[in-house]
Amino acid sequence: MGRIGGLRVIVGVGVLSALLVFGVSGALAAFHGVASGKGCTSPAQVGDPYTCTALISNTVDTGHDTIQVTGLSDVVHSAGGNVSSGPMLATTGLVFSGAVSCIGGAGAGTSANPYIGATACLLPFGTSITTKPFSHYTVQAADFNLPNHRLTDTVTWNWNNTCVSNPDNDCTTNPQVATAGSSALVVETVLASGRITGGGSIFATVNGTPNVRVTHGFELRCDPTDKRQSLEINWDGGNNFHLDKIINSVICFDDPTTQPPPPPGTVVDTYAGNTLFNGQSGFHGFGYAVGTGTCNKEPATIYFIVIDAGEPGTEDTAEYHIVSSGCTLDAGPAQLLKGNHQFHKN
Ligand SMILES: [Ca+2]
Ligand SMILES: [Ca+2]
Repeated sequence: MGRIGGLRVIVGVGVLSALLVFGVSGALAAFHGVASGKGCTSPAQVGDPYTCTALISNTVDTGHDTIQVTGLSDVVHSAGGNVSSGPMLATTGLVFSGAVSCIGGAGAGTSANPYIGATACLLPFGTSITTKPFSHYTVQAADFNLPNHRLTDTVTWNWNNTCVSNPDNDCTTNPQVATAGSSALVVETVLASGRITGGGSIFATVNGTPNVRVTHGFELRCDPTDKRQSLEINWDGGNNFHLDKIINSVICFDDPTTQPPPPPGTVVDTYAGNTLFNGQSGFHGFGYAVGTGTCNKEPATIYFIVIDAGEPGTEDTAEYHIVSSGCTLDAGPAQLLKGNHQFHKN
């Protein structure tokens, strides 16, 4: 899998959990707690780093108190057993949302200049910390045999309430932990220089109108730097998207959960990427391939995933999201009603 600017963009399955320490002083008791989340790059190729990001958010404390974060660690539940990162708050880049303050290190707390070296951070109510992508584990061949071919993990934040705001006199500054888990599909077979060709129609609700036929045709290379990329989409009486180039990392791989397997001569079934769309992953929890082009002659960005699930193309799938001043389109994931997608080794 590739990288953008040396850093993976995090995609995939994230789970948000909230931990509440319940006050018991009556009907107006405040709830003290934090929310935590985690997301990892999916799919994850055998031999690649398993890369994740984590979040802690002070948004559920109904007393609106400030919380303190004092630790961060991560465990990957690999086929060979649990693998722990050890303490990693100080070694992980921290990106702030709101007026977070940390001690022990330096940095602006922005994505471009994350805070590094923190020993503790204060999060006023309404603020959060998101980590930069981190990895402490390399995906092993045996991980492919985990249930559902999924590698899972658990992040743990150590935190405590500061009890500055304590309307019910029921707050505690005792140490707490907040955990969150996520997962990534482990893939063995990746095509670095192949391509997918074909086209067809799916039906989508477009700007409130149901069952609009969306027709596409493409020849897309698994190497995103290959200039020979084409993708045309037409719908609803004259709307047109035209792809100029792919702008992120692409991964062509065998999704073990896509059946039937591709026909002989091809080894992969999924063309996807490593980018979220509006914070969300796409078909089967994968990241999107992203390209730029024009929609109705205006500049446009497209997020898409296309699948070749064998012959004929009735199981083949397409998903498109186009952002442009010239049009909007959110179509799929949906199986083709007409057409066929076909992977080629070269
Ligand atoms: Ca497959
Ligand atoms: Ca097909």
